[in-house]
Amino acid sequence: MKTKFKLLLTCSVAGLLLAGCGDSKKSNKGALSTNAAEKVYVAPGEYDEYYGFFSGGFSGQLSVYGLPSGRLFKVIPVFSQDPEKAYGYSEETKPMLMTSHGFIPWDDSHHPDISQTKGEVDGRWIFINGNNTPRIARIDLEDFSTAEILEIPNSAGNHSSSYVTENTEYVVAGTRFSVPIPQRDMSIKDYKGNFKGALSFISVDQESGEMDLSFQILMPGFNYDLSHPGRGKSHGWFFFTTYNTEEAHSLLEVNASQNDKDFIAAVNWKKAEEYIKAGKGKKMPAKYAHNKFDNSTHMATHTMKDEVLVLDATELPGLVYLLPTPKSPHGCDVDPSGEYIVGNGKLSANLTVHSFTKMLDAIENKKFDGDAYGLPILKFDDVLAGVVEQPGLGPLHTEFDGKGNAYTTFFISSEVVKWKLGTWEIVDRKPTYYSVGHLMIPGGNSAKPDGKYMVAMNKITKDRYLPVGPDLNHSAQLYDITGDKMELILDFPTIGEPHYAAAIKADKIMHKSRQIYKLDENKHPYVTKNPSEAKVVRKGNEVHINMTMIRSHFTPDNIEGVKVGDKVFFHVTNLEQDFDVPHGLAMLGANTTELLVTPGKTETFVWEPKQVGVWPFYCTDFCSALHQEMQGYIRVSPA
Ligand code: CUK
Ligand code: CUA
Repeated sequence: MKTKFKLLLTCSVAGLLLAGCGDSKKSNKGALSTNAAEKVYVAPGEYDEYYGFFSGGFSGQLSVYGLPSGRLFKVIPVFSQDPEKAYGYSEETKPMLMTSHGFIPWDDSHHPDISQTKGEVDGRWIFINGNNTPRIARIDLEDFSTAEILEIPNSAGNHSSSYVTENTEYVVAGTRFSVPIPQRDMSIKDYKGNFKGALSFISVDQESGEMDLSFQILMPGFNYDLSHPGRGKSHGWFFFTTYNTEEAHSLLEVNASQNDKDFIAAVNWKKAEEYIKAGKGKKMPAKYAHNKFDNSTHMATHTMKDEVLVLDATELPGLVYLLPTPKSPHGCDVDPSGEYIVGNGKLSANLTVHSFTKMLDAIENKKFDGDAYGLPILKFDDVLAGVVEQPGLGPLHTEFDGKGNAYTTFFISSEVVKWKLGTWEIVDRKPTYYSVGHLMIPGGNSAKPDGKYMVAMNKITKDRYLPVGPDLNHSAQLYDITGDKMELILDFPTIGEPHYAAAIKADKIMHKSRQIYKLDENKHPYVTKNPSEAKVVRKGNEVHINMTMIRSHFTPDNIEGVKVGDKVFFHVTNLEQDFDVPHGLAMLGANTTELLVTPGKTETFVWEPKQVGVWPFYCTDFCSALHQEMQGYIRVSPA
């Protein structure tokens, strides 16, 4: 085995050397635009042209940047707790992070995707996957906050997610690891033929955005890596790259990567819908969490589900076809027309492009190359649209500019290569600093990409920024792609590891900054709408403080009657009328968090006093000239 990893390692070192690692000034030559500063300068007070949403990788969050400036606006907490926003700490948001394995306040997020209408990004919602404890989150772009988290059962390593179909009919999840389905105690050595993959189709309510796990398709025990929806002519299909088609239980190279070709699995989800309608779905026990945030009560609810509808691909003809694709394909990218399906073989010297039209012809003429896995395998030459010859080393991901060009990242040779769809000729290549993973063009996963900018997201940063210890910042690089040649115009550091990103024209969503939570519509069970209604209520050893905040005081601000051993709930309502005046609340000795409450909202945290005394609390957000006066005391008496 070791050969594969050794090869990757040496090549990547060579790639770094080729790219001129260690001397960033020299290495920029030929890539950096001569008028880069002008192109990325957004004057003070001016707005950026695009919102860019970058996955937080192992931070579990989603960060919001302006493009082209590369300025960081916000980190939206999704799968991980965030004390800044009390997410996952406040009583209201804790249920968001519940799973069938209990409270999991962390995940590894890779791929954000913006909702679409008629193949265009529409800015209603953005979805992102949790890779580790398989989940998909929906972020509402009304208030840039996490509205829903759905756990994915029968899945492990939700990597090929969360891409949406062209009208957001579905958001789709895959499974990196095949596992026993249903989960049970069995020998790992019995993997082959017994472990299965599940591909999940999650419907999205077009009004509320609410997700629902419609059905899962049971597949052979491969690893399902990435996916992309069909669009235009291929709308109704979904494509997944696979590796380990050897079905090895240990991925030392001696076991996996033996097959010269793995597959892209082409899934006909319209056919799946027909089978479901015809009653071919089987109900199967499965435990998974479905958590939602309700904007009227300002509370999240956590519900456990116990069943899922399953279609077995090997039993239902016409549901799934396998397209041979060389050398452990990683990225799976469908062009804006829906005709070309690009499979990037990590260990391949060439790029393979499949033709959707040829695939349909081959299916119609039943030109199959056997069915080794109980699924029809198409012949490589029958579905091949073309090959990009020797474009670089270690291809990972491809995006499109909507003008007939494709852009592919090469991890090992550390570059982005621009090539033409249809002629497969290479027209430009530019180095990245260093070892690029994904790249992103706004609207990249849609029928209408916006071919102005391309962002390369790099895995190995080396010398780009002032060093801050050995865990260097990961880096994103912005290229102007309006001309024939790509031009590097900006570097900016990212939060966590930015696997993938999604971007949208700012004017499609920025009108949304306004009063979102209205006090008169607040249905939180502990809302206090007027300081005169503020009160302290004891229920056994629980003390509930219904508190208001408005510039520049809390009501009540002097609280007595609390004892050591009590559980004190602060239910705080922000009464401000201006939409942009949050107040904070922090309590000495509270080990939960602070709260940052936006106008019209109610939030809650718990304090369990351990020591007798008189303890202060204060507002954490500088809210007015009298911010420092916004404070109070709680007297704690012996139990
Ligand atoms: S990715 Cu997840 S390992 Cu190529 Cu989409 Cu970075
Ligand atoms: Cu309220 Cu500072």
